[in-house]
Amino acid sequence: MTALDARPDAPTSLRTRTAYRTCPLCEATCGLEVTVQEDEGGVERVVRIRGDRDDVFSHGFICPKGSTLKQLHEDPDWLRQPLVRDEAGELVEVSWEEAWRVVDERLRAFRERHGPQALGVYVGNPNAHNLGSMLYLRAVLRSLGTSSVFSASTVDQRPKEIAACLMYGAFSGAVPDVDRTSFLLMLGANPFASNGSLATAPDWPGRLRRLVARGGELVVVDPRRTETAREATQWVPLRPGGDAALLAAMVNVLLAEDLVALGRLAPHVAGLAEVAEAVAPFTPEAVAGVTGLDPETVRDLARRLAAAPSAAVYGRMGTTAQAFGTVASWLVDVLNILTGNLDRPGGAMFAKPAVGSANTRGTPGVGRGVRIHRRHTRVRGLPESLGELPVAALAEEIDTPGEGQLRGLLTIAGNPVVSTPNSARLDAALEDLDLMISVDVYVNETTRHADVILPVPSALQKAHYDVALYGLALRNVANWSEPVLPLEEGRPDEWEVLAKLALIAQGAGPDADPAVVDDLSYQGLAQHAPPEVVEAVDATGRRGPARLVDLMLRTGPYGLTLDELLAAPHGIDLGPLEPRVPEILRTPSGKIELAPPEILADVPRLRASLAAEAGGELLLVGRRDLRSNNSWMHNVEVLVKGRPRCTLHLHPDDAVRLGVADGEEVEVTSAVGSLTVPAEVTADIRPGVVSLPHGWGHGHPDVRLRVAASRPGVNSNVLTDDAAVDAVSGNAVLNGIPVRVTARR
Ligand SMILES: Nc1nc2c(c(=O)[nH]1)N[C@H]1C(S)=C(S)[C@@H](COP(=O)(O)OP(=O)(O)OC[C@H]3O[C@@H](n4cnc5c(=O)[nH]c(N)nc54)[C@H](O)[C@@H]3O)O[C@H]1N2
Ligand SMILES: Nc1nc2c(c(=O)[nH]1)N[C@H]1C(S)=C(S)[C@@H](COP(=O)(O)OP(=O)(O)OC[C@H]3O[C@@H](n4cnc5c(=O)[nH]c(N)nc54)[C@H](O)[C@@H]3O)O[C@H]1N2
Ligand code: SF4
Ligand SMILES: [Mo]
Repeated sequence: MTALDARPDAPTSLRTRTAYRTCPLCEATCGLEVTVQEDEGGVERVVRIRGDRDDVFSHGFICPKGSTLKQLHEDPDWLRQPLVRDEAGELVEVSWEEAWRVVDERLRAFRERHGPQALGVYVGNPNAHNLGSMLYLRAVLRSLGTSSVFSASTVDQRPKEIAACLMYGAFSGAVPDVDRTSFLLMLGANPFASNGSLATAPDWPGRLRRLVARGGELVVVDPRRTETAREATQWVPLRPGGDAALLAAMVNVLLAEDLVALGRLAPHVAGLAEVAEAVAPFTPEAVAGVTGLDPETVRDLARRLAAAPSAAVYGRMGTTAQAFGTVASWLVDVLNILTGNLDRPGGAMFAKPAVGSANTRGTPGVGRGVRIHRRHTRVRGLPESLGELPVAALAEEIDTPGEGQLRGLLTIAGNPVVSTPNSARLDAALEDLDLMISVDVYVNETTRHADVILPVPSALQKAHYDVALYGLALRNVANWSEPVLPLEEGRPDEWEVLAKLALIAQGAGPDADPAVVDDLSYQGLAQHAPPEVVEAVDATGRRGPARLVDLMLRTGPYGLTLDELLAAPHGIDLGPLEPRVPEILRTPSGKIELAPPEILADVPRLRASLAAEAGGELLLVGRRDLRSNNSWMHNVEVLVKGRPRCTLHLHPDDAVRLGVADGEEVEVTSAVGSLTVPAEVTADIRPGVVSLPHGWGHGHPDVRLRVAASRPGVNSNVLTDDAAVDAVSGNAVLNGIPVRVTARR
């Protein structure tokens, strides 16, 4: 008997159970073990969350955020009832019936007055992690009939998606085979903080440490000496925005020194001559100014990459959210291909997800390819890609009068006022909308402008399957999570909220049954499935996401069933990645297009940038912290307590020059805005570069985030410029922002 059991008031027989759930907070997909206990009133509560040691992918790994699914679930500020703006302008709680009635009425009136195209949609990051959105968001967008769709993808990875789509014909993200590689060249990523991105795997720190421990090399190219760079075998302190030029120079060296070795891929590659011509001007000497790197460093990197027994080049946020994001992303894969490392163990490989993906469907080896730039934004002419418009144009599309002006906005799991460039402008623009609806869980910087907020349950009350992320995994796995806790009576699941919105947008009225959209979605998929598979799924009697996923699994490349996943609560391991070229290709030529014209067209701009004189300004870059998650987890006390994290990192040389002491408040000014923030002097940053994390700035009185408001921090996107975009993708430039820093004395 333990001391605890001996306590006289210890309840004698509290029923506990254990549930398993994949963490949906970042891309790592860690398995969680959740202990649930029934209190004396019979109400179940989560008493503990820890890493699931038996999870086939994470083996017990968890970061400090994973266990906070409990705090999020219990957060008093997490909305449990819809909010509607009343006549006094206050957001007040209403019943679901009332909320749907208002949505129906307002949306109908809005579209009669302005037409469907006047409604913009902004889709935020959590949608990629939410099963409900992965499966039903499309129905909402289609029903709304607007082409003004924006998302967090254009403040993030759009360049990489475009490069992959054009090169392989469908979105196929090559991921570094970290567990088997002997040389990892990582640019603009900090997985010790982010846990990896567009390369799904739990425990990046462990994987990278094992790479170094087995004698492999980890080279980190980053203007900051990040947590990752500190554990690397080499830190390359690149000047912000210099990636495309650096990578072009590396390709130049490979060609000049006859180090190209396509290997097995040789018969599958087209366009090498065009690449050679494009990179010819980019000698290591020519790029020295913009990269801030010694030409010998660049040559040495190229030679070591070519000589390594296996190697992978991997670029993330720092290479995509910058002025030459698409060219940089393209060159990452060009380097993998030219060194024979694409699609081989230890190189950069392609996952094969159990639910299928664009590169498992259709005819293997050939396809229609992907077309981009099919239309452009009204005001600035920024290009469409993958059915969306660049979010850097959202504010101007709202605040610029004229035919086609956006007059309303639907946000789904997004906080663009904090996450997108020139925040102050968007904040002001949202104030002027005729209608704003948000599917969200908090009243935050964005949703405070909404007329209606439709909340969704917490992760613990939703089923889960990583439809998107397993397509980018470092190992093929499949894992289904049942909801850990039941939904309260009368509360709709996230997928039902989306399905209902879709129906209302179709004109079916506020009483329409979400099951209709579910059935239509299912029938849409079933059309392409063998009849016996459809019969088998029908026979399960399942509805909702479970039915769709069951069908997708059965028609996927492993022919799994949902029952098999239900019987495997720690997931099913489908093995290490295997070579997939040419089967994954969906280009009309059936080849890897090494030289897509849309991307080559931007190389002259890169070349012109080499000659540009560096101004005297400091360059601002971002950073992430393990305990933050973009803008929305600062209301969790255990994650925000301790030393303030929203500080401006500044090199000691710059601090001396500017007369700034550590901890002192400084004013930071860019072309579009200005803010005041404490300076943190650190040698872990390149001189001339300053860094501020994004996702903060929770101080507005209308924001209902009690914990976050107590440590509001500042919004770094007040400084980023909506005018600055990558030309090919229209992706916002969030790194390398020229700023002035002055001591506030
Ligand atoms: N300066 C700078 N800016 C950046 C970045 C940077 O590195 N530097 N990073 C960019 C990147 S990579 C991204 S992805 C974007 C993120 O941009 P956003 O997606 O706009 O922002 P998030 O902070 O992820 O906001 C998520 C929103 O969803 C809500 N939410 C959370 N969980 C759920 C849920 O389960 N369902 C629903 N319906 N809502 C939910 C939250 O309350 C919040 O409003 O920010 C970008 N902005
Ligand atoms: N803890 C935590 N985890 C997260 C998130 C979070 O907010 N917090 N967000 C999630 C999301 S939405 C995403 S997209 C991923 C992103 O995951 P990562 O891509 O790993 O993102 P970051 O940690 O921001 O790392 C980007 C790095 O790029 C560097 N950098 C800035 N400018 C440049 C440049 O011009 N060139 C180069 N080479 N480097 C540059 C920055 O110093 C920074 O270290 O993380 C995900 N995981
Ligand atoms: S790394 Fe942390 S936030 Fe990401 S999935 Fe794992 S536990 Fe969740
Ligand atoms: Mo992101």
